[in-house]
Amino acid sequence: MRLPRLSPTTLADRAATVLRDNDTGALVTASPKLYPHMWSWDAAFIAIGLAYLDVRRAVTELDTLLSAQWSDGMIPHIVFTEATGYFPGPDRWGTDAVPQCPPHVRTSGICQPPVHAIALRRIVDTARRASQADVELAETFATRAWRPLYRWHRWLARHRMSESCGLITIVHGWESGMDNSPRWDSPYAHVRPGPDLPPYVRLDTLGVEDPDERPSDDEYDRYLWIIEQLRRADYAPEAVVTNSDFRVGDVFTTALFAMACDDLADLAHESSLEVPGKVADLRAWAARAREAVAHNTDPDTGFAYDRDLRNGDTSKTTTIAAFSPLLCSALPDRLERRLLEELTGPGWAGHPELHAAVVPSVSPNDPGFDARRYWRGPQWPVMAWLFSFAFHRRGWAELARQWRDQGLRLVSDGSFGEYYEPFTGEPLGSTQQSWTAAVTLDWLHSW
Ligand code: 2M8
Repeated sequence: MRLPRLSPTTLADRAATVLRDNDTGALVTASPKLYPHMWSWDAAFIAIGLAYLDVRRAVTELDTLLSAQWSDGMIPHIVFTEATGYFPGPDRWGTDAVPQCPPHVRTSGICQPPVHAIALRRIVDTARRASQADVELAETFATRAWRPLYRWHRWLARHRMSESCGLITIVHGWESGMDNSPRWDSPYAHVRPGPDLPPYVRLDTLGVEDPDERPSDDEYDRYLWIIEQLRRADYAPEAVVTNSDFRVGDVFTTALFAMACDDLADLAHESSLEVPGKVADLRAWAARAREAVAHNTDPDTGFAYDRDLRNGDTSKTTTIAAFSPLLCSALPDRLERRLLEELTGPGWAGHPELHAAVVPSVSPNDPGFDARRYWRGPQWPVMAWLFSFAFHRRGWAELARQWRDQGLRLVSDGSFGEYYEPFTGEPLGSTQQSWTAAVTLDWLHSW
C-alpha cells in the first residue's frame, strides 16, 4: 500500500532529513541498516544532493572518498565505517596487508563505476547558482580533487581498458553496481566456487522485508568466490584481470567513463589548470571509450552489449545497460533516434502498466523480468536520474523534464526506497537510501 504523495517542499525536507540522519560527520552511509558504510558511486550521487544543503558538506563527502584512494589510483568500492552488520566486511576482503591500500582506512578491494568527476562538475554548477562563497569553496576543491581524479581515470585506462574491445573490464559483478543483473548470468556461469570457499553467513537478507528482493544464495557463493580469487592475487591490478573467473567488458561503465573523462577535462579548462598533457589524455580516453561503446552496439537496434572477455562472446542480454550509448552520445543520429524510441516506447519506460514512466532495469516484456528482485526488473531512481541528467546535458529539455517528473512520481511517498516495483510503485530493498534522497533533491532543484 503506497503512502500519499508528498508536496515538493515536504519531499525536499524528508530527503534532507535522510541525508542528515545517515551522516556520520565524515561520510553519509549508503543506507542506515542494509549498507552502513560508504560506497564509491553512491558517495558521488550523495555529494550531488548534499550540495543543495551545504556545499562544504558535499566537498567533505568526496574528500572522505578520495582519502581512501589506493596509492595506485584505484578508488575502492567500499570505505568501511566501524559499523558491523554488513557482510562481506573488511576482514573478509582482507585488504589490510595490501600495499596499495591506505593505512588509515579499511576498504574493499574492487571498484565501482567512475561517476565522481560527473558529480564534481555538477557540484561546481550547483555552487555557481548559490553564493560567491560556495563558488570559491567548490572551485578550490575542484582544483584540489582534480589530480586524484585524473589518477583514478588513468588507473582505469591503464589497467581496465580492454585491449581487445576497448570496453572497461570489470572483474566482479559488484564493480558494475548492477550486482545480479541478468547481464551477468552468462559470465557468472563460468564462476564455480571451489570447495575451499571459506564459510560465511549472509546478513543482507536480514535488512529487507522479503529475502526474494535480494540476490540468491547461489549468486552470493559466486560473489564470495571471486573475492577469494582477488584476495589470493593480493588485488594486484595486473593479476586480477587474469585471475578472476569473471572478466567482462562493461558497456555501461564504459559510457560513464567517457562522460566522466570529458567532465574532468572540462573542469581543468574552467579552472585554468595547467595540465595540457593530462587533458589530452582524458579526451583520448573519452574518445576511445565512446568508440568502444559504439563498436559494441547492434547496428540495427542501437542496443549496446557487454563482452565476456574470457571467450570474446558478445552478450545477447538486453537490460537497462543496452541504452548506454544515449548517456555518452556514442551513435550516429539515425541509430540514436531508434534507440531513444525504444527506450521511451512500450517495451521500456513507455510500458502502459508502469506506475512511473522511467526505465526499469529489465523490460517488463522480457521473459526473465522479475518485478521485485533487485536488478532484475525494478526501477532504480538513481538510474532514472542518470538518464534524465544525460538528456538534459544532451539538450533534450522536454524529455529531461518528463523523466524528472516521472522520477519524482516514483519517489513521492517519501520512503526513499532503494528500488521500486514498476507496476505498483512499491518501495523495495532498503528504505532511507541516501542516493535516492540525493537525486530527489537534484530533481527538485533543476531543469
Ligand atoms: C548494492 O551493492 C552492494 C555490493 O556492493 C550489495 O548489494 O551489498 C548495489 O546496488 C550497488 O550498486 C550499490 O552501490 C550498493 C550500495 O547502495 O548496493
